[in-house]
Amino acid sequence: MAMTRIEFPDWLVIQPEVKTALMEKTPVVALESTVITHGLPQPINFETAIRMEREVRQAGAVPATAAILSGRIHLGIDTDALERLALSSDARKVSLRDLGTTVARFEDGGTTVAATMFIAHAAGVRVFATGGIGGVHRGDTGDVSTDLPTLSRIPVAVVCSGAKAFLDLPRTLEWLETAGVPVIGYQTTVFPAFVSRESDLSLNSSADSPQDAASILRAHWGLGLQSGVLFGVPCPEDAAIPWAEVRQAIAEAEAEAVTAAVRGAELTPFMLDRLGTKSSGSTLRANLALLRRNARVGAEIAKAFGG
Ligand code: PSU
Ligand code: MN
Repeated sequence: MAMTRIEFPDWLVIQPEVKTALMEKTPVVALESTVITHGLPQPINFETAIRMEREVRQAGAVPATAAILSGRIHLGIDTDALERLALSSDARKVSLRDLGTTVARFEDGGTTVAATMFIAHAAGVRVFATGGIGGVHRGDTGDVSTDLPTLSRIPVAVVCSGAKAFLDLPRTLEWLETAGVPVIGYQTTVFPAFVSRESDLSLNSSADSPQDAASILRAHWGLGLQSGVLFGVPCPEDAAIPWAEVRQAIAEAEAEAVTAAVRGAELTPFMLDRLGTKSSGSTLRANLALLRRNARVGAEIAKAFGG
């Protein structure tokens, strides 16, 4: 296998297996770690992280989980490190604005979609799989996730199940359209609403296979366009939750967030926790199912895209 010399930034610690894969042009799929530190409860967070990595491997690609350990930025971490993050109660939620502080303070952190895109891109990884991106929150707080502007300027494909249904999904899509970010339904014509497959938001393009998805990526970036590309993969049918059920739980959790005055970066973890509790586990089950599926689809797209 031909080895390519690649300049990796000196601030990035790349796992040897990931580095070899990048140099040999074996497909690599980046994974985030906020979902481990802040998105899922223990001990399911650790199990899910392991399962996502396994899905990527089974589909013939190499998983590369991004995270910050004692202030060092990593791409690809071992099982012990995954467990350390999963058990940690003081790992930060690290988005773009937090990267420098976390490094300077030698802290641990789980990287969000935005921070993971930045890290993946620095190593030349083009495909990243996760559950859902951040978006425009409801109401008039002005809370817009850094994930959106980052999608507009970092050329990495994000394979996800849309955004959490407690966000303002129409405004999230409008934001992406304005920023020129392609939003492609993967084997669907609507924007998936995370644990719900259905939504009334139709998309103007969809990909029906990994090859089709890869051809869109090649064409988009081949033009020199510098944005990310979002693929919306519906939650697996046997685990998905009907939209009407989700809507009721969201309304309740939102009211609790207002009462508890939760805002900013804490809002997403708070809503995830409350919704998980309310649905007596079915949200969690759907969340795990879609994370695994997205990891697999991400690997398939990475393979079809090539190095
Ligand atoms: N959606 C989920 N689970 C998560 C997140 C989103 O279903 O864990 C995380 C992702 O890491 C995403 C981040 O990038 O929350 C968005 O947070 P904020 O809205 O504060 O940017
Ligand atoms: Mn936010």
